[in-house]
Amino acid sequence: MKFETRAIHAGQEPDKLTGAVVVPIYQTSTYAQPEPGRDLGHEYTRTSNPTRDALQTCVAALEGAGHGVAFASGMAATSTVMTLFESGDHIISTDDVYGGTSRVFGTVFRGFGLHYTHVDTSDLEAVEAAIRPATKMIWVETPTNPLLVVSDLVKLAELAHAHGLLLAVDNTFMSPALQRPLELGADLVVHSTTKYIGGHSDVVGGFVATNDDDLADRLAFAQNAVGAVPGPFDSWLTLRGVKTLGIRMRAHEENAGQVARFLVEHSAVEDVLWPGLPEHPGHAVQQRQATGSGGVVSFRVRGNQEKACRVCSKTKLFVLAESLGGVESLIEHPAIMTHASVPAEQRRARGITDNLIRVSVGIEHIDDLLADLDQALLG
Ligand code: P1T
Repeated sequence: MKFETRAIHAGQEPDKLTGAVVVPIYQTSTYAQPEPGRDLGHEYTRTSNPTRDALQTCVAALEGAGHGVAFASGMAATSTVMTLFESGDHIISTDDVYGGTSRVFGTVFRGFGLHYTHVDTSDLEAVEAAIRPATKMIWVETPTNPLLVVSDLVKLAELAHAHGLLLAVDNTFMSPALQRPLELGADLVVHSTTKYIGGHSDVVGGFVATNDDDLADRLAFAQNAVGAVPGPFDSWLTLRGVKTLGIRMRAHEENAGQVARFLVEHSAVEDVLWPGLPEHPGHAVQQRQATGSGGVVSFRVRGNQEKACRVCSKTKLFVLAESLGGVESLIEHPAIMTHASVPAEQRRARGITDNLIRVSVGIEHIDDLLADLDQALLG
């Protein structure tokens, strides 16, 4: 089955009891047992739930994965992956990751004795130089949030496996419609399904997919043991969103390309970061490993933080808000908003400057989006 068909049918056969075409919301915490210790397939919703099962089957199928585990948020997914490790283990992470990811690594998991080295994972030599005897995993975001830096997943998988390490990829910005890291050699794929997979800014969720049976068992164990699971209604909303993922990503991609090219030409803009632009340093790798560049575009305005904030406040269609990946366009100031938890000197070293703006380009009509950005930039 092709991608668009899997999005609508994988895990979503008509309900056996009623014939309902849409997977029902099994809004129950527990299930009757005919006798102690014997259940009818489910015993307690933290452990399993039919609506969540459908979501897990569907998103795993989209990632080309044998196994999928759903979580209550992207951060819950990331955090549950970290339960695979023990005190003393070392993880190499992309330096330019979502602010919440660097925060949970640097505070919560450092407190449990995990060590992290943040490097530019687009630089393979830097990654190799960071490998130590205790290293267990390379954690990659590509393209990164918010600077859209691209890392070569095939080469990183080769490097990881040559050293006996796992490669985990946060695929949130691409979604499986544009990039499937497992097919490129990754061991784990992580998502904030809050973004493109859900697609409508109405639900928070996370996901981990893998083809490794042992990792899948350990993650499913941790999903139940730790308990950061999505509820039945959130699972259902995400499943409803994912049906249109393929068509939405094409529309995001098309609009983002037009926005990026418009910004490149704009007198109020200093530079534009979007891997679909031929001048982007990661363009060739992006073209090789993904079928698009996604709907997130970052750019630096000519001027200071005040100018950037003015632009963010002046848009009318682009809503000033955190998050990304919904059908509606959003605009935000990473240094003040999504990446405020990254210490100022680290932000500066990474290039998250005070004049940087990130937009999540939605699927409204492009003429309205460009007119909105133009009036905000000139205002
Ligand atoms: O918000 P949550 O569902 O917990 O997902 C965390 C997360 C993980 N990975 C990436 C790449 C992300 O972008 C996020 C969340 N990001 C935002 C809320 C944001 O505005 O960037």
